[in-house]
Amino acid sequence: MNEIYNKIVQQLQQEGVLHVSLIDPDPIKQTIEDAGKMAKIAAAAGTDIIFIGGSTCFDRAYIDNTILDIKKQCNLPVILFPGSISGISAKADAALFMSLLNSTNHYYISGQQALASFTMKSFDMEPIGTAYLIVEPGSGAGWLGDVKLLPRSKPEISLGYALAAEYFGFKMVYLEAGSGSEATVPESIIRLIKKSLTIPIIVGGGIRTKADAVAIVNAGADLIVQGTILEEMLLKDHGKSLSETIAAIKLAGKKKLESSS
Ligand code: 1GP
Repeated sequence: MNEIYNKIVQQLQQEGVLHVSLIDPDPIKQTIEDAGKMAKIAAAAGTDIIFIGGSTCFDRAYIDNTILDIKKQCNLPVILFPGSISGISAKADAALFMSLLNSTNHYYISGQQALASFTMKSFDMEPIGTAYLIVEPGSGAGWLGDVKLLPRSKPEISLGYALAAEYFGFKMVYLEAGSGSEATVPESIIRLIKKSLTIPIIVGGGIRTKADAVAIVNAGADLIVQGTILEEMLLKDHGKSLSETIAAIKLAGKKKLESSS
C-alpha cells in the first residue's frame, strides 16, 4: 500500500529533488488528447511524476479518460491531487490524501476526507497522507478552501503547522502559494521548515522560471510542482524550457545531496 510513496522516498535519496507536472483534467483547459500530449512531452523533458487535479474537476469519466490517455503516452506514476471527492479516479496509481490544515472549515480538514475514504477503499487506492498548507496569496485554492492564509512575513507560523503535520503522522507536507499566483511560497518559509522537518516537502504555486525553481529547491523543497506554466512550456516550445528547468533542479538536487553527505 506504500508502493508509490516508497518510490518517491527512494528517488529523493538518489536525486535530491523530484519534478512534478500538474495536469488539470478540465475540458475548458485542454482536451483529453492534449493532456496526453502534455504528459508525453513532460516525460521526455524529464519530469518524474504527473499530478492530476484542480479545483474544478467534477466529471469522473473525464478524469478517468484523461488518466488513461496519459498512461498510454508515458510510464510515469500518476498521482491524484484532488480538489474534492469528485477528483478521485480508480485509474490513478495513488492519491495525495490531503487535509487542508489551515482551513477554517472542518469540512476541508477532515469532513470530505471521511466521505472520500469509502471511495478510496473501494478503489483499493494508495493514500499518501499529505498536509496541505496554503500560504499568501493563496489564489483560488485559498478562497475555495476557506483558508486562514499563512502570512509570508511570519515563517514561524508556517513552521508550526508543518511541524504539527509531521507530529500527526502525515507522510508529506505540501506548501501551496496557489495555482497561477503572482508569488511563489517564500524561500524563507521553505528554508525554516526544511531545518526542522524529516518528511518530504512539496512546493507549488506560481513557479514559472528556471530561476524560481532552482531557488525553491535550494531553499529545501523536495518535490516541486508546476502546472500553469506547463502548457506554455510543453505545447509552445515542445518541452525545451521544461527540460532546461528540470536539468537545473536536478543539478541543484545533486549538489544538495553532496553537501549533506
Ligand atoms: C497548484 O501548486 C500547484 O496547486 C501548481 O501551481 O499552476 O501556479 O504552477 P501553478
